[in-house]
Amino acid sequence: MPLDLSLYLVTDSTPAILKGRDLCTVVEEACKGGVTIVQYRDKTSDTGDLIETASKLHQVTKKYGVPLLINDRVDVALAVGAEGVHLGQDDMVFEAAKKLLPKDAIIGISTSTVEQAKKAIADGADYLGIGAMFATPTKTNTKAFLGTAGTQAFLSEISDSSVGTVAIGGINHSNVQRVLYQSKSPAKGLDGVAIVSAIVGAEDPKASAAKLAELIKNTPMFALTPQPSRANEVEALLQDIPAIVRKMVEAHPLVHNMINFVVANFVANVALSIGASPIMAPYGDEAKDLCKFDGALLINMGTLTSESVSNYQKAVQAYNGRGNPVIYDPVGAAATGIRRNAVSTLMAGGYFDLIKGNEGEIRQVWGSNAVQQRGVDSGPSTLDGQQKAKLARDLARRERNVVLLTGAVDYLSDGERVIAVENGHPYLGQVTGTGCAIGSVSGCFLAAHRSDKLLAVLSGLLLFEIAAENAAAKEYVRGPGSFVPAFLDELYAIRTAASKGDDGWFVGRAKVHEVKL
Ligand code: 3NM
Repeated sequence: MPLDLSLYLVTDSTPAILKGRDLCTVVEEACKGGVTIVQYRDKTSDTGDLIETASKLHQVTKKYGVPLLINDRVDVALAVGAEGVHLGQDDMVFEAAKKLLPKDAIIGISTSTVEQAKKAIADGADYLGIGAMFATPTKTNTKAFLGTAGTQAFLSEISDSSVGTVAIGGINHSNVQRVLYQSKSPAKGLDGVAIVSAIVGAEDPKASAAKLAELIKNTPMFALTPQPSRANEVEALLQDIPAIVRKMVEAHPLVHNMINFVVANFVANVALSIGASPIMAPYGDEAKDLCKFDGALLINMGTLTSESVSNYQKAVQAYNGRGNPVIYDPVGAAATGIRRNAVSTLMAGGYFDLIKGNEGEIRQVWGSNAVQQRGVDSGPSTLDGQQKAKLARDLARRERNVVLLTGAVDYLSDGERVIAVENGHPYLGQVTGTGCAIGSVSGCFLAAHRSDKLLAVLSGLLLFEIAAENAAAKEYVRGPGSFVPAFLDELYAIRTAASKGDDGWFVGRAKVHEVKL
């Protein structure tokens, strides 16, 4: 039978996790819940005790047809006739273990670098444990966290091998689907996840394992819908936009803004003008109620405080859990160490359907070649149009989401298509909150139109930028001050026209082209 690594239980006998319960009972419950493989991991017990417990565990796992592997100790595996071993980098070397164990024994190897992985593959390992995915209190001597982006890069380096792969470290119900989805490289994905505390430490290990097995089987609700490739993509997209604007107006979606205090009032007015229902709610615990309205969540970290990140994380988890759209606007991402850390924490802690930012912000989220930002401005641009398009495309591909890199020309990508948008007006850059409002507007459209996220964001962006052009063209608009009320009026005018089925506002107005990379 092929090895099923999908839900891999690693045991832990420390009191904080086992909470005084009998390990064999916990493992039996986990087997009933659907774990597919068990590793007995005990770094402290004496050999006699290890053999006694391993033998009992083997009686349990055999009943459920689940292979039992022993961590580190080839002698213990041999003594109890376990199906195999799991070896760390400091344990017995592969060749020695191979010689001692029966021919068909399973041997898994812990790897945290591609170099270690390649060596294990060349040796003939059955599977690799890849970690650590995230920080975890269960094992604190970990040097580096790969995250989903690091794991994806890792997997693409070993994609020519059919070796099994499981990720480990901080994986639980709230992130397991995202871990599997976002770690997948085009040619190789994870075969499973290895879990300690979310099963062993759970109140009900059977229910916990069953829930995890169910989540693993299903694609997350927020997954991108694959789009058919079309000969004239831009034309096809533009054709759908008036109907999508109408759909958004009719849906009257709730947009939950966790937004900076500089622009909250303006952004709420923009959302109202386009026919949506804004709520400005920075208190993370409110999200578990608000997410039930099936609107969108905007995280805009423009006026970050010491409490913001934990509030954002609670809200993102609530919206991700229901598959409702989350937009991340990493304002000033590269301005301070605190903000750079916030980016890392938030990116590791949730799925963002859309990441929206200026060049400096998107470069910081991407990670390498980040540039220091002065305040929240993007700073001088060092990338040309093709490079910006590629950055947006690469980040969207890595995160498996949609990225909007804003500027005089906006670049929008879902990892496959890259669309450049040249609409808008310079006054937009002279008023606070216009960039932030695009995040909120995008949320309204992502909530209302779910089958093509790129098209949803493009619809909102064009509505926004065409309204800005209309406002700036009014003879009574003399600068940014008179522009703001005119802009709200023009957003409202388009919303009113759209609700009446009048698409005249859109005809011949979009300045959009596809960028081929
Ligand atoms: N190995 P939890 S992380 C046993 O990085 C182990 O190799 C790791 O525990 C590695 O599922 C880890 O409770 C602990 O986060 C994972």
